[in-house]
Amino acid sequence: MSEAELHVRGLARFVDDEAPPEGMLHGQVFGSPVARGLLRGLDLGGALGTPGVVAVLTAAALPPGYRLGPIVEDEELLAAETVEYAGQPLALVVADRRAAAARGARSIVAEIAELEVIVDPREAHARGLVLGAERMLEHGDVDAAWSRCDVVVEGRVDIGGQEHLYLETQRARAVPGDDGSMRVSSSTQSPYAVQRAVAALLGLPYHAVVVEVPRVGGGFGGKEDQATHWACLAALGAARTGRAVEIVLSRADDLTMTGKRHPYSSDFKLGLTKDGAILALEVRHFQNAGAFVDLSPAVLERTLFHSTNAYRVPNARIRAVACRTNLPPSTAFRGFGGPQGMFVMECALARAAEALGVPREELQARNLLRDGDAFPYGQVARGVRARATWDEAARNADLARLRAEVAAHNAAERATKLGLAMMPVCFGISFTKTFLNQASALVHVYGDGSVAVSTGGVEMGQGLRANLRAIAARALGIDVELVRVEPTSTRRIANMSPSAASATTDLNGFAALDAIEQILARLRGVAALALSGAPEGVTVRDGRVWVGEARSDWTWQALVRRAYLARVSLSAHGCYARPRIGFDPARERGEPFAYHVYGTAVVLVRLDVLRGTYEIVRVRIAHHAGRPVVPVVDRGQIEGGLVQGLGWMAMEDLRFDAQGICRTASLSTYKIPDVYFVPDDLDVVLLGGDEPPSPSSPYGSKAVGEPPLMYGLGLFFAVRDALRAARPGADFELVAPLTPERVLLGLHRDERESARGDLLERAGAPPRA
Ligand code: MTE
Ligand code: LUZ
Ligand code: MOS
Repeated sequence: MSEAELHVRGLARFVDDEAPPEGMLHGQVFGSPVARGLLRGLDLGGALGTPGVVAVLTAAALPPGYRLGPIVEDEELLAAETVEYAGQPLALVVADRRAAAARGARSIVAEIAELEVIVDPREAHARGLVLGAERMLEHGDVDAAWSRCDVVVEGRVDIGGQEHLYLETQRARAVPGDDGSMRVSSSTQSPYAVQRAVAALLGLPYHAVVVEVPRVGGGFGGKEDQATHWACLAALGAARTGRAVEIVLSRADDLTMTGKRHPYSSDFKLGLTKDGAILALEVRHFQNAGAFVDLSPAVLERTLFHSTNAYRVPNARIRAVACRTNLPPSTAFRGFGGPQGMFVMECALARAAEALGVPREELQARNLLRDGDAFPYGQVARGVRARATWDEAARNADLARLRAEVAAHNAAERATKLGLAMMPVCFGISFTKTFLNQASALVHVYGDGSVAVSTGGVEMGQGLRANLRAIAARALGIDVELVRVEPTSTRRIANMSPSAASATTDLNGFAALDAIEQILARLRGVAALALSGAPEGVTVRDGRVWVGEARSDWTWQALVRRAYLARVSLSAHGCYARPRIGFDPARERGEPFAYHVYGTAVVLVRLDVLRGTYEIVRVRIAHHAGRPVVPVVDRGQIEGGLVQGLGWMAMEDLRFDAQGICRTASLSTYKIPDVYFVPDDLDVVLLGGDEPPSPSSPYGSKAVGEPPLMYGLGLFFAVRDALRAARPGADFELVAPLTPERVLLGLHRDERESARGDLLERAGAPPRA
C-alpha cells in the first residue's frame, strides 16, 4: 500500500504504534518553570514516592561535560546549574505507566534563583549577547550608490516566530540490546544526529547505536535537530534502568519545550531611480536565536542568501547577527531563515512603491532577476525563471484587469476593500554547509524480481517514498508495485545527512539511481550473454527485456532469476555527492547552491474595514517544477507550503511574555489555518514540463519542499494593499503576522489616539503631545 493510502486509512504506524516490548517504561520530562535562573536544587522526594515511578534522573546521571548541539555543543541534556529558557529539561521521571510518570514529574519542585530575562533580539544585541560574529554580504558599492538614487526608503520590520505544529509530537523509544547496544526508534529528520548524540551519551561506538525511523508525522524542520534531545533522554532512561523507555511529549510540553521558527527584527534602506530600478539595498537582521546555538548560524546564513529574493540588486550590504535570548532555542523551519530575508525585501519594496505612488507589482516586475545577474554571495544566476513564472501567474490571474477591478471595487465600496499582491520566490537548493550534500542508498533485487530501496532519507509526509519508488521503478523499467521503499535505519545506511533543505529526493534519488545503474549493468551482461546481443543494447521496459529494438520473451523476473542462478549479485550500494558547489564563509563568496527554484503567486483578499477581518479570495501560483517524478506530490507540497506560509503571515501569533513564558502554548491561543481559511479559488500551474530535463535532479524534477511556503508572504502585502485603500496615505507598521487585531488597531489608530487623549483628559492628565 502506498504511503498516502496508509495515511488516509489511518493505518500508518509511528514510533509509539509498534507493540511495546515487555516491561517498557515511560518517561516524562520535567521542564523549568522559569526562563532564566540559577538552579539551587530539585526536590525529587514527591516524584520518587509516586507509585509506579522507577527512576528519577537529573544532570547527575550524565557523563561529565556532555553537551548537545549540531554546530556548537552548548546544550545540556538536563540542566545542572543554570536555566536559560522556560521548559528547559531539568529531570526525567521514568515510570511503569505514562500517567505515573506525569504524576511524578508534577510533584517535582525546582528551587531556582531567578535572573533577568531577555526576550527581545535587539536588546540582547545591545548587551552583547550574540552567538558568533555578525555576518556581512557585500557586493557593488552601496555607499556610492545612494547619491544616484531618486528615492530612498527606510524602515523597520518585525517578524514573528512560528510553531511547527507537526501532528505527531516529538517522541522516541529506546530499547537496550543484549550486548550493551541501544536501539532507538525516533521521530527524527536526522537519524545520524540521534545516533551520534546517543553514542556520545552512552560512551558507545556509533555501530552499537541503531536508530530507526518508521516515518515522521510531520517535521517541518522541527525534527531536523530537536528530535535528538528526546531520543537521548529515552536512551538515558533505558541505559539506567536496563528496560525499554519511551518518551512521548504531550502537545502542551511540545509547545513549551521545543524551539520554533526564528523571529527577526530588521532594519532596511532601499534606494531606487525615479522609474523604479533598484540601485542599492542595505539590511541589518537581528535574529532571535533563543537560548542556545542549535542551527541558528546556518539559518542566519540562509537569511543572508535570500535577502534580495528574486530581484536584481546591483549594490547590496546585508548584515545579520544571531542574538541570544531566553526563548527555547529557535530552530529549522521550512525555509530556514530564507522567508525572513525575503519578507524584509518585500517590505522595502512596499514602502518604495508607496513613496513612488505606484502599485507594488510594478516595482517587482521591473526588478526581477535575469540570467547572468549575480547574487550578493557571488553566485551567478542561471536558469532563472523569475520572469517566466511571473508572466504565467499574471496571465492566469489576468493581472491588469484584476488590478482595475480592485480599484473599481475600492472606489465604490467603503465597508470592504480588496487587496492584491504578487509574490515571486527564488530559493536556493542545497545545504549551505557543503559537506551535507551527499547521500547513499542500498538496493536489493530479490529473486522474485521485487525490489527494496533503502536510503538515508526520512519520510515525513513530503512524499519521499512516492518519489523514490517512482524513480527506482522508472530506472529499472518495472512497475512501481514491484518497488518498496524501506523505513530509514542507520543499520542500512551510514552517516546520512538530515532530511532537510528540500534536497532529500535530489540527493537520495541520485544515490538510488547510482545503485540501480550498477545492478542494471550486471543484468545487461547476463541478458546479452543469453540472448546474444550487445550489453549496451539491453534494456528493461514495462517489465520486459529488450535487446536493441527487439522485444525478447524474457520478463524482468526471468532476467533476475537467470542472474541469480549465474551467481551475479543483485544488490548494490550507491552514493551521490553534489558536484561543483561550495561556499567560503571567510570571504563570504561562493556557489552555495546547485540551482534555484522559482515561482510566483498572486494573492487577492477582501478586507472587512469595520471588523478588521479578511478573507483570501483567490490565489494563483505559477511554480517552475521542471518534470516532477510524481506531479501530485509536488502539487501537495505547493498547496501545503502555501497554507503554512499564509498561516504564518495571518494568524500564527506566537507570544512570549517579558518573563520568557510562552503565552500561546495551546491550540486555544495559537491558531493555525484550517480548511476554511484556504481559498476555494486556488490554482497551481506547474511550469517546465516542456523544457529539456535539467540534469540537477533525478529525471529533470526539482526540489519542491520549502519554496512554496514563501508564496504565503503575498498575503501580508495583499492585506496591506487593502489597508492602504481603506486609509489612503496612511502608513502601517511592518509587523507580521498581520492578525485581524493588528489590522483593526492599524485602521483605527487615529481614533485610538484621540480616545486615549479624551480619557487622559477626563482623568485630569495633560493630553499627550
Ligand atoms: N511536507 C510534509 N507533509 N511534512 C513535512 O514535515 N517538511 C518540509 C517540506 N515539506 C515537511 C513537508 C521541510 S521543512 C522540508 S526541508 C522538506 O519537506 C523536506 O523534504 P524534502 O527534502 O524531501 O523536500
Ligand atoms: N539545514 C541545514 C537546512 O543544515 N542547512 C541548510 O542549508 C538548510 N536549508 C534549509 C533547511 N534546512
Ligand atoms: Mo526543512 S527546515 O529543511 O527541515
